[in-house]
Amino acid sequence: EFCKGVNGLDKVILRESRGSSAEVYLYGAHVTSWKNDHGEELLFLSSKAVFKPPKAIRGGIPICFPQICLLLAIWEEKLIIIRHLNNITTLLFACEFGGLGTLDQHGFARNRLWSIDDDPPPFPTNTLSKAFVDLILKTSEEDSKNWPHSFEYRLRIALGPGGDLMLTSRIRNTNSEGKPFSFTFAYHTYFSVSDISEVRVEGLETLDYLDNLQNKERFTEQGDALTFESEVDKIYLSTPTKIAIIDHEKKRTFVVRKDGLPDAVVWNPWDKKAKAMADFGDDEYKHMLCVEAAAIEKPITLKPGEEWKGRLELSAVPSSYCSGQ
Ligand code: TA6
Repeated sequence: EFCKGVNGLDKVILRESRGSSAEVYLYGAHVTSWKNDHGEELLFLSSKAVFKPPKAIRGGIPICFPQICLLLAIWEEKLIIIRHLNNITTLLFACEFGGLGTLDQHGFARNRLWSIDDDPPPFPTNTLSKAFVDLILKTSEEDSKNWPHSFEYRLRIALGPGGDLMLTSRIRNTNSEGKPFSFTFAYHTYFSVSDISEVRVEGLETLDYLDNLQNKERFTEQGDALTFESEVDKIYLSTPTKIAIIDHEKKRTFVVRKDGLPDAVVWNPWDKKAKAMADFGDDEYKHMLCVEAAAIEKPITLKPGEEWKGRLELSAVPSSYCSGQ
């Protein structure tokens, strides 16, 4: 169902026959709502979110492409990684050829107006879904100045029969002059939780991670499930295809299933950083957790004509289902 959302921005509402629903803005191809068949909202969206381009919407599932966290400038296969400088979201990077470009820390896909893809390639993964929308983003003149590559990014957002939310990205290198390109990627998912201090994450224990709060130094996660009592901003590497986020109070477990996305970012700004964000309520950190299926440590490289697929499947199940399984 097409309609107008906040500030008159175009929005698509997906409804599944048993009552679950999702909403996605064409701006940023940004999922801002995912409800189960009892109408409960499962994603966090800040009450102070700004629905005004070019500012990204705070919450839901921002699409981070062609980069996330790490700043990398690819030019003719020369990989220059510029460490992510905290609090500077737009970083200049000088390419070997003296070109200057600026890319936000999370790329530009979430800040662009996408179109409905009326000629989608077959998406075998969503054959079961009846409620889906296909969106497409192509290279723009403006973006080519900062990221000199041509691509086609097709995204299918679908609700499965059990209310699962599935996002399938297909990114193709459409460079005609034979140039490969590399990118990093994340589905920057904000989960809604009743109380962050009562949340556990299973599936990341014992893994290595880069700590964004300690200049991306590498550590190994100790102990068993993750629990939260202060700011966290970690990039877990080579993570399993399934991660569980257990909301104790709600007796609900989010299950994140991913394909083509080896890493996972876990982020909660906590009180100090929350206060520093104008589009984030001071206390809202208590009711959200970002667990982001990502490809960061090893950028994805596509030769002309090659396509990458990155799939995310979210489900919300009663907690008894998931602990330990
Ligand atoms: O994914 C974690 C992170 O990179 C944090 O460092 C923090 O910057 C967060 O993303 C939000 O970034 P944004 O650009 O959406 O404000």
